[in-house]
Amino acid sequence: MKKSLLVLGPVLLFGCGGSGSTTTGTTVAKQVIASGLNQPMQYKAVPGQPTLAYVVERGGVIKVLVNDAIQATNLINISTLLSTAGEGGLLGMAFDPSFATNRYIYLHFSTGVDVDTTIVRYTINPTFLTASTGSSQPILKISQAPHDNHKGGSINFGGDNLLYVAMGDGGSGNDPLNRSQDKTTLIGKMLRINPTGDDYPTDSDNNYSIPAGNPFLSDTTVRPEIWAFGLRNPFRWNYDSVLGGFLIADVGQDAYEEVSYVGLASGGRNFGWRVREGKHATTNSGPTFGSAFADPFVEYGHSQGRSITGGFVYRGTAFPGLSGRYLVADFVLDGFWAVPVTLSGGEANSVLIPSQTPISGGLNGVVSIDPDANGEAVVTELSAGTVSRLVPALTP
Ligand SMILES: [Ca+2]
Ligand SMILES: [Ca+2]
Repeated sequence: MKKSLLVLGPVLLFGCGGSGSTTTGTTVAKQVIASGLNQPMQYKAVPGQPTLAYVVERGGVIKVLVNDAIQATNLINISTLLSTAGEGGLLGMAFDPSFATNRYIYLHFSTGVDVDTTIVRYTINPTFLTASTGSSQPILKISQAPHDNHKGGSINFGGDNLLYVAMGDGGSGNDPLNRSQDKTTLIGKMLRINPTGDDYPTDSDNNYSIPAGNPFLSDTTVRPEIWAFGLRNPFRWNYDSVLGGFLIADVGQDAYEEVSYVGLASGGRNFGWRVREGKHATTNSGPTFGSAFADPFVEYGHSQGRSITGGFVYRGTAFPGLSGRYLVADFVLDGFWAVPVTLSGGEANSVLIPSQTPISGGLNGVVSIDPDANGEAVVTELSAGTVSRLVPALTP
């Protein structure tokens, strides 16, 4: 079974389904920050609190790191609220743009037998060390029947201070219901919402408003939340404030893993799934929403990897040779790349996937690559149960 987050004992695959040599000469090693974690999903440096980071676990616990030391008291535990069936669980978190003053976090998790998409806001206590489940404010809910895979993961605010939610096609394989091209569903789309408003006063699960600039508002047959079409399973993606846009890693079906770049002002794109995979036509039929498809700026084939885990554009100091490169890993075959990202006219220049950057000691199921407070890279390895900082290897 291709591209499902298979649960294989402790291992799960986000998406289900080579190697090369280094480009840069950089020798990269891992410095373990925390081990023995229970299916860690994401590491998040806490804005404005340079000694603090949170580690999201799939089962609903968020752990606190103080100066890289894991704390006995969790930030929050929502394990009784969520479902980890299929590819479900606590999949991502985001900090409010005004986090320093309102201490809002947004959690993306799965609920119920259908692993429905659920986004809830919580308010962290003034210590930044704990949060009460009683502070919850529901933001968004999306019904996910009938399949339990391809639920996306990351959620992020853009430079416009609006909340972006990238949804997978909802499974199973090859998007059998053709939902990524269906203008009447939020599944398989990137959404843009304002979580401070409420355009649905009679619906207690959905508490957000539609931003005035959303790209399809003039076509009332399109769901107004939709910012972009045609995604398969954008499990890890981010907003890059220097570039002014999103880097969206979309997990492929049977052939290609891909990364697209889209500027903040370029809503309305169709990334092509299920009629496009990477830069290539699939054998899947339409109908499609329009006929113009935006290709990724980089892709790799399944000889090199089977399930992409997007990272971020590195601008730390430990690896000057990697500065300005997009760090990305493969969950299944454990590859790691540092992809050059340059823009022309606001669009990313197409590049061939470079040779892999070897990591001393290897990788084991990377599900997130995030910057620490200093912009250094932290890899979260679900299969290994660790979060580790990438550091220069000692040379013999
Ligand atoms: Ca409401
Ligand atoms: Ca695509």
